[in-house]
Amino acid sequence: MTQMPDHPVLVTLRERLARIAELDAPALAAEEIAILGRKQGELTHLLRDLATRSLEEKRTLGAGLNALKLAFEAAIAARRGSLADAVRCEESRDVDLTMPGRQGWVGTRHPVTLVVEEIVEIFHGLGFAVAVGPEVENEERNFLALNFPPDHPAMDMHDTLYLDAQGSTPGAGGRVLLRTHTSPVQIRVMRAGPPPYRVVIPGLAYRNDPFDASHAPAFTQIEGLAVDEGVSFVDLKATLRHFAERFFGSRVKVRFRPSFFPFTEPSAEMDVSCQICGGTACPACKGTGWMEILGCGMVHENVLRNCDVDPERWTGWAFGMGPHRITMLRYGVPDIRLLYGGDMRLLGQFGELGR
Ligand code: 2NL
Repeated sequence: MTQMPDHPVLVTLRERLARIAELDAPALAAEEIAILGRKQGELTHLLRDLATRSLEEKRTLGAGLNALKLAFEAAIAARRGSLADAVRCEESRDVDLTMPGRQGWVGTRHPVTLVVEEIVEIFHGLGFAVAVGPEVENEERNFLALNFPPDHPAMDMHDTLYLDAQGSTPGAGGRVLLRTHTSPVQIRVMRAGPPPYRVVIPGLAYRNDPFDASHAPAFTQIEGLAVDEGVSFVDLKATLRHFAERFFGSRVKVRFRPSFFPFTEPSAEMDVSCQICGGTACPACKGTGWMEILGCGMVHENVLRNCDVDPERWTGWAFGMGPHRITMLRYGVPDIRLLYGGDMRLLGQFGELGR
């Protein structure tokens, strides 16, 4: 803005230019329109008007007006920048950098997983290996090899989830289904090679059940199988009693009641003294002092034969239990759905965070 002549128009505009740095945001916006606005802006108007002026005025006023236009643009941009800085500064005063950070979620082992690992560990100490197998199975391994008669109600579509329920032709092993127990894995183990076998099988199983306080359509199961020469019901009782004492504590009492399963003969249920009242009777054990924790029995000779194992030479015992139920007994969980997530008040108490 050198040599700017003191034309009266330029004098007023220069005064307004000097005050740009004092304007607040709304006043700045208004002043920008008043000076530089494309229709009503004073400078815009004067510059447009220049065409009608004399050559002399064009020269003196023209250079000054153009210089002023650039100066206004720069001053408005600078003021807008410092107003924005001030806003950011104001906002940052609300941030307390000394406040502790918000704690993130840390994943932990699920209580059912903890129970499965504990059970596996106890049997591992007795020489049992872990075996796993597919959750999609066929009728042959899930039912028929296990000595279920072909008209057994468990094979009904109301109880079992068939994957080809729409009527496709059954394959060689019958219809395809979601396994209803982990037992087909033992069938696979026995068919894979000769005895002896000592395995535990943890895994998911599926049933066509509604989700209520005590049933879930998908649940964990853990089964065990021991087949060798000279194995008897004494081995079954001693091993399962040892398991109960390790898992529930050495003061636990156990009892065996006769039962029935197609794949074992004889069959039994094992109860432990109630984990809530210690055996004196309470609502949790329905006044009996006992809680049922597993089913077991001597492997049925038909099952051995179905796996090409000679029942004259080899005998075995097996058991099956539901870790969800055992977890509920052990931790006093009233509704199985609490173990399926969604409500962290229970699950958040396990693992590192709960300690
Ligand atoms: C229960 C009862 C049981 C077995 C599972 C088994 C497997 C083979 C042969 C013989 Cl391959 N038995 N498994 C035996 C007895 C009981 O489960 O109430 N489960 C939740």
